[in-house]
Amino acid sequence: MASNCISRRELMGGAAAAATVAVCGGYAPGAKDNATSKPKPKAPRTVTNSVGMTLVRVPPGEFLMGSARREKGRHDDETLHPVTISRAFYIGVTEVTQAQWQAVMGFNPCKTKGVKLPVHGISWSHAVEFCKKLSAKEGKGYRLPTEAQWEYACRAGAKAAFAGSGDPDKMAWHMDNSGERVQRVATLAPNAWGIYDMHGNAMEWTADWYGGPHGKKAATDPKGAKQGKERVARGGSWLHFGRACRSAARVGVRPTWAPEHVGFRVVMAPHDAAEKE
Ligand SMILES: [Ca+2]
Repeated sequence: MASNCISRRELMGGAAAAATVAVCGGYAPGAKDNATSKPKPKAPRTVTNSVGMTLVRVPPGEFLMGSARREKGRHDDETLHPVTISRAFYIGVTEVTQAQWQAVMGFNPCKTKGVKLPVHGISWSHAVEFCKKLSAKEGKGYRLPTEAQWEYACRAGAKAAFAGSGDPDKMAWHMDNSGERVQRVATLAPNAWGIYDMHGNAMEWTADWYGGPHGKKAATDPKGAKQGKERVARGGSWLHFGRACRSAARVGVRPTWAPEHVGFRVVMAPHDAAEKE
């Protein structure tokens, strides 16, 4: 379960490190003042907010977005190109659950109900509204991931079609193992960064407009097409074949449509307040 990922030691790591400096750093003539030499506390690896949503820190880095021509099941819009993610961000370790949606929005829109099931059957606009309300509730900036942030977090360093073990049956609820119904979050294996259900279960809205194939040029923090008629949804779902749950697979969905197989997860951007690496 997602809660297994939460380490109180990790959450306390920054404060503990600061306390060590304060206790051990005795005064010595000529030495720098402790107040100015104290190392910057490390950002916590995970955070959990007031609605029980755990998010894991994703470090900045570079990756190849899209898929190689030899990848089975690929589509022509998955043009392989280098992408830099310049700043760390936090992403939900699971899709937004119905319990979390209920806590923020005050109602449950799902036909198939369960507190640990991902919320689904919601439009892009409803997902954005959720982010706005959660941001106001928490005093922090929550939003949908960009398509690049989503794929970077999905891969967690993996270059193959599927992250982790590379076996979709171990990571993804898809049509051949789900009984063609939505499943509880975090019941299959996570990827290398401890993130569940990026492959399969509910397909996930991203922030970006769908604008056709990726460009070939290298990009830093890309935000998709400037305009469009569809938003990008990622990761395939319980309704799709396993190959549709690949890291690079992309779908354009009308933002007013609320398909039963589509949900979302959120990102929280610490650089709005601090961190830059
Ligand atoms: Ca998913």
